[in-house]
This record gives sequence, C-alpha cells and structure tokens, in this order.
Amino acid sequence: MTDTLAAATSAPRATVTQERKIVTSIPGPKSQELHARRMAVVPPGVSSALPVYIDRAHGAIVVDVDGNQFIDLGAGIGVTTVGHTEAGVTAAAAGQLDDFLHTLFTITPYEEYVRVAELLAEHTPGDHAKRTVLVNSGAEAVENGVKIARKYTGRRAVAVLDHAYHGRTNLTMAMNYKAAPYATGFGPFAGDVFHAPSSYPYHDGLTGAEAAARTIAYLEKRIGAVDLACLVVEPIQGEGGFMVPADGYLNALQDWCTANGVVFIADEIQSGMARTGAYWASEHFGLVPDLLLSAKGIAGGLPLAGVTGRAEIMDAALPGGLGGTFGGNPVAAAAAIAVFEAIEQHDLLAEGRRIEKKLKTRLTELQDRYDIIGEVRGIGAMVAIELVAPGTADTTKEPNAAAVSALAAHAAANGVIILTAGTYGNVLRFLPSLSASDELLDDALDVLAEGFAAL
Ligand code: PLZ
Repeated sequence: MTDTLAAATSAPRATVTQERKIVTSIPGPKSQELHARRMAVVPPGVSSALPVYIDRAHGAIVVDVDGNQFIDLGAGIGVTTVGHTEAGVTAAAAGQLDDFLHTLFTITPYEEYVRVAELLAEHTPGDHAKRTVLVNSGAEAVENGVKIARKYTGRRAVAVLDHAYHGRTNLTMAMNYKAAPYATGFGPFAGDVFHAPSSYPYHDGLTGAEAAARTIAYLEKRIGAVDLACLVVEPIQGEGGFMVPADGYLNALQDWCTANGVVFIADEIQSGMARTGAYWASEHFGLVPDLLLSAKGIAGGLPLAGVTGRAEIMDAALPGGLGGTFGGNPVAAAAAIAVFEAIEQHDLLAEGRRIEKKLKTRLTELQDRYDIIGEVRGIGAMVAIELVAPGTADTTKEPNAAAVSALAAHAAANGVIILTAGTYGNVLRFLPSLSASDELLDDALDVLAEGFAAL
C-alpha cells in the first residue's frame, strides 16, 4: 500500500460527523455508476431498498460514495445496534485479525468461541445450565434450533405464528408467513411446519388469554402436542411489523409448551441483543425460553449467530451433529465479546429506553395530526407505525402501503434511511443504533413530519 493510499484509507471514521448532509441528488452520480456495474453482474433477486453505495459509516451515520450522509434508522436491519464501526468492536476484530482468522472450532478450538458462549449463558433469561452453538446467520440458528428440538423430543412437527419471519433457507422459507417475495417459486418446501394464529392486538382486539386459547386450540387440534417438537416465536415480530403481543399471550404459550413437553424457542434475532432496552425482548414478558436464537446485533456488524439453551436439550445432539466451517469465526466472536462490553460500559440498555421515549413521543404527536397512523407500537429502539387508509384507523384498518413507500422515499431523498415492514407492507419501522442522539432522531423525525405534510 502506498503512503497516500494508507493515509486515505485510515482516515475515514474520524471524518464521519454525526449529522445529515445531502450534497447530490439521490442516488448520486457515483452511486448510479456503481449501480449500472452491479446490475450487469448481480441478479435482480438480490435487490436494494435504497441503491446508494456506502463508502463508510460510524455511529448512526452512513456516508455514500457521493459524500451524502444519511441518518441510519435501520442499522442494516437491526445489526449495528451498538453503532457503526463501534471503537471497541473494530479494535477487537482488528486485534483478532493479527492473531488468526480461522482454524475451525470443530477441528482446533479457541477461547473466543467459549467466551461468547459464557456471555450468552450469563445474559440470557434463566439461571439454569446452558450451552451455546455458534453459527453464521439467523436462518442457520433457526435451522439448528429446530434440529436440536427434534432430536431432544423425538417429535417431527414445528409450529410458528402468523406474520412470522425466520429466514431464507429451505426450512425457514416454509416457516415464514409471507410467500412473496421470500418463497414464491422456490418450492418444494420442508414439511411438518404449521402456522398457528398469533396475537396482533391492533387487528384482532383479543386479550392475551383469548389469543393464546386460539393459538393453543390450533396446536392441539391441527398438530397434537405428542407430535410437536417446538414452537418458534419472535417475542416482538420483526419483518411482520413489530407487533407486541397482548399481555400474557406469550406466557400462556410457554406454559402450554412446558406442560406438553414442547420446546419453546424464542427467535430473538431481530428483537435481541440490547435492541429493546433489555438484552432480550423475552425479558419484558417474563419469558424463560428453552432455546434462544440470536444473530444480527450480536457481533456489531460481523456475521455470527447462536442457539443458546437448556443444557439437557442442547446436549441431545450427538458429538459431530452440530457445526459448520465458519460457525463462531474467531474475528466475529472477538467482535461479539466487545459488543457485550460496549453494552455494559456505555449502559446501552438505558439508551434503548431513551430512544423509545423519543420515538414514541414524536410519533404519537404525528398520530394526533394524521389519521392514517393507525398505531404506534414497539419497545426500546424497536418502534413502528402502522399506516392505514384515511378514515379507517378505528374501523377496517385498511393497509396503506402507498403512504409507507412515499414516506420512505421522501426520507431517503432527504438523508434518512427508514425501513418498511409488515405483511401488507404498511409499516414503517425504526430500529436505529443505540448511539443515535436525541438531536439526530429529532432531525430525522422532522424529515418524516415533512413527508407526512407533503402526502
Ligand atoms: N429471524 C426474526 O428478523 C432476519 C431479513 C433480511 P438471517 N431478518 C432480516 C432479508 O431480507 O433477508 C431474521 C429475523 C428473524 C430470522 C432472520 C434470518 O436471519 O441472518 O438473515 O439469516
């Protein structure tokens, strides 16, 4: 590397000021040039919500190749929870790069993997003995959770909830609620996956007990507890639109699972790792999952995922039954250790609560002004608004995906990345990094307010 190049490439993070700045049209000329190159070599099946090409990022700001600075309210779908290029995370990863990059834990192991397993055991609900297997992605964690539950119970069936999202592998495609775009044309799919009704208070108006009775009736009649290996639930559904289930709903499901020998699996891939003002969303409901799935935020931006669970369940898999070449990669594991340290050092659970207050205050003000905001919901830095057709917020709650697209486009053009969600595409979700200051959030919400005014 030449000295000039070294200087240029080592400068970037220091130059990322925590402010929004738009200097070209969006996408800018350099992004457009890259996009043309990409379209020649990357298939359209891999699409991008906002084709601005990123040059560098820090904290809650991403900078594109044209020099535009965006307030990132998506954090790469809830991954850079501790902030982009968090200093402790990048230092830990860089340090590990100098030591070794790979050996394969199932050949010659290393401490970083063990330490992550210890930290997950310590920071997940319940004080029972726990074990963790590390893998590469959320979907792979779901796959392993199901494998382990089946081996432990000797049962075949897997139950999931309506509006769930669990991944893009063959098994997890069968577990998602939404066919398009995730599964359309990609079958045949794994069998023995059953979709039970969920709790979606804004739409079903049911209490937790009523919704749980409906779910349990389905599990008992349609599957039968004796054949059911596991129930997989997102404590707060992510892609589905940040639905917070009615009080007592998840507890009733967990109790039913325990009484019937069904493994209760919490998919905390999007809701976990300090996203909601607690380490895990399960804690808000007083749940102690048998298996807890983590991914996304656990390594601050590097690929890592885990299945953490009761020792007796996890130990059901025979030696050699679990693994994978890159699972628990040492660089990703070193980064994950630093993520746990960052959460403790910077009291990031409190930051999640601060962000919830800021987002809900501003979004509720908007709801008072605009009747197309049907509901403001979520916990911690996992907040969403559901948009409905004018005049239907208290009646039919007709999905308004057009308004969601228009608002996300307005935000993007003005330097704010806001993600969409929802089975009907009518949810705007906010999952900023915990480093996003109130000033930055206010600035982003001002942009959103202008978008509502322009609708
Ligand atoms: N479970 C609850 O949110 C990933 C999907 C991004 P992977 N959600 C973002 C996309 O469009 O592919 C997710 C999740 C929950 C499982 C997964 C899957 O995690 O790391 O994407 O495999």
